[in-house]
Amino acid sequence: MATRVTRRDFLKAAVLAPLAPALLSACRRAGSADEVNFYNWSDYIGKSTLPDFTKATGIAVNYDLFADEEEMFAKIRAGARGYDLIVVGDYLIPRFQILNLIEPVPPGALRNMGNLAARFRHPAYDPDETTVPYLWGTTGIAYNRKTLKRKPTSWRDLWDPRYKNRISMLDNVRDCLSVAMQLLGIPETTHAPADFAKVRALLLQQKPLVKMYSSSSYLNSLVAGEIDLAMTWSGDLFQAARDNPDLDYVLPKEGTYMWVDCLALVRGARHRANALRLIDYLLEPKVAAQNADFVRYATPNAAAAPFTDPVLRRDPRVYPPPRQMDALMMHHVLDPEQTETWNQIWADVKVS
Ligand code: N2P
Repeated sequence: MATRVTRRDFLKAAVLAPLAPALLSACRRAGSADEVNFYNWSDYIGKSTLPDFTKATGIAVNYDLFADEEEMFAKIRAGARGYDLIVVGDYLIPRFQILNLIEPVPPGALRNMGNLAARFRHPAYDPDETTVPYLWGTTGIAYNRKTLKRKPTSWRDLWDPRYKNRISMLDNVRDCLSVAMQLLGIPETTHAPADFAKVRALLLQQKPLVKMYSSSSYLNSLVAGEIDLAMTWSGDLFQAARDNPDLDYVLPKEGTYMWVDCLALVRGARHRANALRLIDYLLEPKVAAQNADFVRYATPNAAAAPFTDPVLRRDPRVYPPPRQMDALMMHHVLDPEQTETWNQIWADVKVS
């Protein structure tokens, strides 16, 4: 536990320290134009990415972190207006758009937009490209090679009573419900109440085995050996494996999801031009490569590929080979009614 906390604290400090705190707070007091307020997942940026941006542009980055994207969404929806730039998961983008919480990135505003690989352009979750792909990854199973006798192969393993209290699940409605649906053979397009009843029942059946629902802090528990099996996002597990090399990652045989996290401008952003400059900077090939390598997620930036670490580039757990890549599903874009039902089920599971 201590190791992990130390590492994360270090990481946060390492990102913030070179931003010259005195200068930063002076900017804040003066409401300086030379700043941008960036709200991102924890452990989701290269060590020197933001300090390098500040050095290159003179724009200070006020950097704030979240550990759960639904919480971030709730905060922005509740009116937190201090942020200019946020990182939003693909499935959440339509919800931000419906509530008018994000401002489209103007077409042609970014010099480096063309660096993105074709498959990440005009995606189903955001066909008009109002947001910009940042990093992508997969959802899979993390396990401890030492403590688990058998390598997990299926989502079913997360329902195995032998692992009671040694399991964690992502605190994420999309991942948990999608996996339950996959196991039940129910399509994500469903509106049928009977299907939803089955999904709820399957997740409730698993609940007594689950030690925690968490999207960030479970990594401490994995590293410390307090749990052996977890639904995880790829790069987060590879970061945790730096601290505990017994940790490994598998894509379940049923198939899994790829998701794309995107950079989005917050509606009414006070430092819009600076936020656009930061997005453009993050799209620069070498910057994108270093960023992706550090956080162990995959970059959607084709021009960055030659600059990424060849070891990671060849690691099929980070960049699945074409055949596996084709088998990866994107989350279906839900309509508002489905979104409400999914959220209701998830809330029921969590409070029960
Ligand atoms: C960062 C996790 C981000 C991945 N720690 C979720 N899409």
